[in-house]
Formats: sequence, C-alpha cells, structure tokens
Amino acid sequence: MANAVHLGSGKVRELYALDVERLLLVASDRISTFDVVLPTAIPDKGRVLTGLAGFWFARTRSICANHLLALRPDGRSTECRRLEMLPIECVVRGYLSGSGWKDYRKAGEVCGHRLPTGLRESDRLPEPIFTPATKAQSGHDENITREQAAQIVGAQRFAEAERLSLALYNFAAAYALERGIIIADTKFEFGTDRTGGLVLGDEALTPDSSRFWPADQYAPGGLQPSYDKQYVRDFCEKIGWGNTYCHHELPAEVVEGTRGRYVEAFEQLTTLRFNDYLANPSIVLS
Ligand code: PZK
Repeated sequence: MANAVHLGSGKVRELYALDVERLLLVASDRISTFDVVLPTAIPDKGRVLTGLAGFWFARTRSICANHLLALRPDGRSTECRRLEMLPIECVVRGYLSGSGWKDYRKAGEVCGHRLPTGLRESDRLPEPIFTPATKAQSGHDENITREQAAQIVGAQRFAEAERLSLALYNFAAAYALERGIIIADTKFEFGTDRTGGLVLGDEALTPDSSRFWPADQYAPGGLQPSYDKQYVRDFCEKIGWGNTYCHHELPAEVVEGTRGRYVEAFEQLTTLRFNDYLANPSIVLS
C-alpha cells in the first residue's frame, strides 16, 4: 500500500485514499465488546467481514447502488468509490434490542415510532422500523426522530434513505433467516456520488454492523446470545468484568470458538467454503 494515504481509523478498521476517486477499507482482526477493543485478535475475522459485506453488495445491487469496486486478494481489503457520506446512521430494527429496547421501555416509542404496548426485550416488531442516529465523533451514537433526521439531510434524501434501508434489511433478513440467522437490527451508511445518487457505503449486513442471533436459540423475553461474540462475552463475564471494560487476553479456546462462529456465519450465509474465499476472494461477488 505504498501509494495509499491513511485517512482514518475505526475501532477495528482502517481507511486509506488510493486516489481522488477511490478508497481502500481494510478490516483488521481486532474485536470489540461493549465498545472496547480487546487485546487479542480473532484470526481471519477481518476476512470474514469483508467477504460477507462483498457478498451482500453483490446481491443487493438491484435494490441499491453501492461503493464496492473490488476485493483485494488479501481478502480483507475493499476498494471502493469515494462518496460524500451522509451525516446520519441509517439503522433498521426488526426486533426490540439494545437502545431500541431502552427507548421503548422509557417512552413506548423508538425514534418517534409508536409501538404496541406489552412488547418484551428481543420481541419481533410488527414490522421493521427505520431508526436514524447521529454519528457521534466520539462515544455513543444518539437516536434521533425521523423529523430530526429529515432536517439534517433534507426531506427528499431522508425518504430515499429510509426506503432503501428498509428494502435492504427486508431482503437480507429474510435471506438470513432461511439460513438460521436472525438479523435483529443493522446499520447502513449511505453517501452520494458526483451525480447526486444515493450509494450504499461502509460495510453492511455483517456481524459488526448488525446484531446476528442464532435462530434456533431465539427466546424473546430477555437478552439473546450473540451469534459471533457470545464466547467472548461469557469469558469476560466469568472473569468478573461483566459487561464493561474487559482488557484481558482471550484464552485460545475462546479465540478458536469465536473464529469458528465467524466462519460458520460466512459459510451459512454465502453457502461457500471459507477456504475457497481465502484462495480467491472474488468468488463472493458472483
Ligand atoms: C468513509 N468512513 C468510516 C472510518 C474506516 C471507516 N465510500 C466512502 N467514501 C467516503 N468516505 C467513506 C466511505 C466509505 N466506506 C467511511 N468514513 C468515511 C470509517 C475510519 C475507518 F475503516
């Protein structure tokens, strides 16, 4: 990457400029729980996420244009179109969890969506809802109402982002459920290209940008196990860190178990062998 200029770091990813029109998104093997990056990497995690995102980009083209140009042979780097990113997070929730559950308990609504009374934590919603959030520079994103989001990006843009987000979620959630994975909620980031069209960017429909739950263990009425991070959470809980800052090396069996879950998610959703992806990442695109 001799010619790439580093633009920024996320918790587990790096962003580079290749030229004026193209960026390189590189997914590391770092893992975070409860917003803290752990000191131990999960081998191939960045490749699983990159491959899955590429898979979804290829399969959602007819719903929405996206920024993907190519996957690099390393399997963890995505060449993408440089966009003007919208300053809101486009979240869709099909189930009541996380900040959605919190807001519902406090006010009976989420981002201005009035919901039926009597819902339990992790319940499936009558229909998926669009719950935009601000992009906090540091710390936590904050849920905003649809009206606030429309003020930030404009009514027209807002309506388009909402429609596309719901269509993408509906497609992916139905597809994943057939393969044993509940996508409880997900976050999309859109940008605009030079022609002004909305384009899906970032990394979409991965376990890092969504809540994945194993469908065979779904039991509303409380927290659901995480498809990918449950071994890590159980370990942090066991050593007394609960659900806060856990800066402890992960034991080999937790690392291996977690890697297995990521690979399993990849193989279930793509119906490809992960080893075949490693040999030729572009197989997820056809
Ligand atoms: C863009 N981020 C998030 C920050 C990361 C990722 N196609 C695009 N065009 C312009 N900007 C972005 C994208 C994308 N995707 C994404 N910030 C800007 C981010 C830090 C590290 F890996």
